[in-house]
Amino acid sequence: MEKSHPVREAVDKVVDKVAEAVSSGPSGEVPGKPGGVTPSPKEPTEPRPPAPPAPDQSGPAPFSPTGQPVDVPPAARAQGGEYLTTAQGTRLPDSDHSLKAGPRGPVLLQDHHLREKIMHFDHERIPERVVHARGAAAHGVFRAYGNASTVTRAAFLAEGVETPVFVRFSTVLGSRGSADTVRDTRGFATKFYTGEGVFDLVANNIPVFFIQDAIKFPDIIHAGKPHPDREIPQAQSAHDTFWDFVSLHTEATHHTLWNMSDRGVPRSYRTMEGFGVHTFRLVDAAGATTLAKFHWKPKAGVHSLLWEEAQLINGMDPDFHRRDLADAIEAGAHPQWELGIQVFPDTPDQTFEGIDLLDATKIVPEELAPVQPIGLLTLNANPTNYFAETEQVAFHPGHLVPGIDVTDDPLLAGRLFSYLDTQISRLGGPNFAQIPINRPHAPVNDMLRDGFHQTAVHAGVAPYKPNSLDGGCPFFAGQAEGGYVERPVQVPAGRKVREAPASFADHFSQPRQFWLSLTPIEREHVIAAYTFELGKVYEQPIKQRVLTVLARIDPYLCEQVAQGLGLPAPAPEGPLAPVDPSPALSQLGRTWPTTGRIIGIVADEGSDLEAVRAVRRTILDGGMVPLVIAPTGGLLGAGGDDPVTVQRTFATARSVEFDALLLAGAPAPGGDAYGARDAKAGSAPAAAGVDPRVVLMLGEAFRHAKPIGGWGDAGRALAAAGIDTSAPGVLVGDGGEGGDAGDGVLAEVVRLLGRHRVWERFPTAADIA
Ligand code: HDE
Repeated sequence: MEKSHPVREAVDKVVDKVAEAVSSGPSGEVPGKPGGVTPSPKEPTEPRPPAPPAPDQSGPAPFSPTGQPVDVPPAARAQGGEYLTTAQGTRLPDSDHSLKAGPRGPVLLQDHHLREKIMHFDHERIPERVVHARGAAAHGVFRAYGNASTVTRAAFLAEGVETPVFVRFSTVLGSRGSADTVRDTRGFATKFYTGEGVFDLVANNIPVFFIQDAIKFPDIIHAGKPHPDREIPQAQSAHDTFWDFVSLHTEATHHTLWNMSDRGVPRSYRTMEGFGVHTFRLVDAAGATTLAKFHWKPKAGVHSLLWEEAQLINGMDPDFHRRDLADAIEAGAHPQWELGIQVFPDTPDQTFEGIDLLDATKIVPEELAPVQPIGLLTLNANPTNYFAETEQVAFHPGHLVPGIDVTDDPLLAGRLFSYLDTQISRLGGPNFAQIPINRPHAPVNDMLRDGFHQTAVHAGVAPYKPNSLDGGCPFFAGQAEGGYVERPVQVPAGRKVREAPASFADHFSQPRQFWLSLTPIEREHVIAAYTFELGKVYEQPIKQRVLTVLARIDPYLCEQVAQGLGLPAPAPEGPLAPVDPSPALSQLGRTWPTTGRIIGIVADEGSDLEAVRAVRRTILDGGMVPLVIAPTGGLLGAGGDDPVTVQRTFATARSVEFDALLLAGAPAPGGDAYGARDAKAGSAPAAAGVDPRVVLMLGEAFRHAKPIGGWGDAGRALAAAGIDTSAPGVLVGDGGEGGDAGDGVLAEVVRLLGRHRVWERFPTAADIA
């Protein structure tokens, strides 16, 4: 028997009522009265809720897109029922065979299920984002500290207010299926579903941008994307067109330098800073304005990959960042960032300490304007469906709430057009705000109507203003009613020109400041990155042109890159900018929490399993992830009471997956440890009775400056890898008994992990410091 359904019952009642109204005969009025309410002769002055549908009207019954009731939790609104159905809800007995005239006969056109299934499949893809196509996202909550209320009346920034958010991280250049750990800028876009409407902070992990004026955006993106003839290289800036453009359009110098620094290869989305880039205008409750820049500061610290590591990961695990984010959230290591603002007086010239706040190629050093934390973001849930959420989310810098306004930054102006415009082709029409992930958590009464994929069923007859037929509704909201009231700020008088202000002409002082703010090891990485990227450039004149740009940043940087390219280093054209370093720009020198970091434990049947169990537990208790790496999958100590589960094998693991390695002894060569089966095993002789894949893993981890600890016979494995046990960050325990053996070593490894890497292992060139 069919179960009674509460929604269906409610719908039946409405249908009965309408039938009753219709059958009760004529109301004495001529049919056709628009809206059902008699308008007042004058324009209505008092707002009221929208009138309900007229008695003769009904609408679609309230069911989810999957035929489920809407009064149940979201998860229950996914596909429902135990049986396979058509899109119309008709149950199906078979979806493996087309309907044919006999088993070997022709397929019949009347197979409605076949046609529906193939038709839908044919249209499963939508255009990927023109930039930032590759992304990963998470749900979370933002909790405001309240101190921002002194500068903005944004309700979601008032003390203690919690706002649901959806955050999407991305790379810029690559296609949707490209690898995660390429050298690129990362997007960091946050949708705040506030009670006053949606606020989007569409940020990047680099605080400046390549260009100052939006009209150059197609140029920089065309230059960065693969070459139009062969469509290579994918997700890379290491090619001629990119370097051709940035060396000619030198306002790109600052952003390019950041990309060539460690910021271009973040360790994780969780260990990235975020920057709103533009200067915004905040408005307080009394209407006073302040200029501000937004910053996200990760609680986990700012860490990066090494370039070789990033390259290896792209092959080993192209989903590295995506997986890292999802795994961390699943494991309960919820990533957190503080939102901070730098504030500046809203002066007519919109500069601060001589820095033009409307120039998106400039930062304001934190030493001049400290970042003041105003709230905490916690990402605590993974999306349920990638397409519905991560792919369909639509951000827009023009999604603003009262208290946050834009400035005249010419880059921002173009963005305010672009994001709305691009969604029309990407999401197939103008109603993308109605897609579940984009829906505001505030009542919407917008008088926008119809269009592709309209899912709302609007009532009323007067979606225009002024009207009297719908009682003048909806009404305008002034400031008292929470309206978004633009401040009448002064706009500089001027002539209509296609020109940039003179202050935009300085392209080199802040790049030099960035260079001078980096530690020697970070500078080594910058030199290596330029040398690598330019090494992939075909045309010598482009390389030479980039060297002239580098000479204006720093002669040493220029010389070193020139040397790597085998080209002469040009002298700087003009004096070097006299700038003070900004130590806040360096990522190194601080200690950070180790939550969510991955520690590999290399073990085999010969290892002290008691010690392996103990370090596993301590790692888990510390909020980190232990992965046991052994000669084969399955269990270690399978015959005992408490076997150890193996997560990786010597054949499947690579050092780049781990932030640190622990060595529970010196594993003997596994049964597949020969080059013909596993090429990695051919990389080293099975010397000293140690598996060559372990030797390879240790060598890589060592040269990637990762902490390495061991106990028992570990010294023998390290010796086989040519690693000096007295080198910085290499710790071999004295071989305590049972559970204690690894504990001391682990504690030291975790301490080193707080600084991310053991940079002391490799001295930098003497003249770089
Ligand atoms: Fe974007 N950008 N952008 N951008 N941007 C897009 O919008 C654009 C800029 C940023 O995860 C597009 O929905 C122009 C700066 C992020 O969905 C597009 C200009 C910053 C994301 C677009 C810029 C960003 C985008 C492509 C120069 C950092 C991904 C698809 C004026 C402050 C959002 C889309 C997501 C995406 C245009 C410059 C960040 C084409 C014209 C500066 C994080 O509309």
